[in-house]
Amino acid sequence: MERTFVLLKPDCIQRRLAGRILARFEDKGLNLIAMKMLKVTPELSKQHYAEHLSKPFYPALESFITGGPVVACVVEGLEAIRVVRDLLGATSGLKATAGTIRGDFSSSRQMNLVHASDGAEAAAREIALYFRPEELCAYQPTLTPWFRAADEG
Ligand code: FUP
Repeated sequence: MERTFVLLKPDCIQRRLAGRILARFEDKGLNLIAMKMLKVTPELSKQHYAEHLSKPFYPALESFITGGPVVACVVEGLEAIRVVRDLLGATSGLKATAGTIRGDFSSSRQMNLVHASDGAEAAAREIALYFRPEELCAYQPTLTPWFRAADEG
């Protein structure tokens, strides 16, 4: 089992897409184990996007991500980090494959609706940035035997 961090960005909330996008993760069989609405502050943005701080697009990215409420989530499941990135599609909504979340709902590189961790290290760092350990509510769904055969390893 893996955990990954998912952020429904301000465009997702403003466009009333939160429910439909969360449903994509639930439909896949992933568990939502933590969720909260908040406003990203400039300080939190700088920590979240530390690797992009020196990039020319950072100021616009910060003003976008702090420009409205977001929903932060932790999603748990088998190979959850890769599976969630695959569900999102490529960074630019214009280039993302149809059928992915960004491919279906976004035509923008900045307003691409959802962020998800790109690796194990990022997942651990981002989960800790937004949640205290006691805010994670892992559980065993009763549907588990119907999502994957027990002998699949
Ligand atoms: P991703 O991992 O798909 O979220 O994308 P990146 O880590 O490459 O980029 C982080 C965020 O910066 C993305 F959500 C989009 C944004 N971005 C821009 O706004 N302009 C750019 O030129 C590149 C990225």
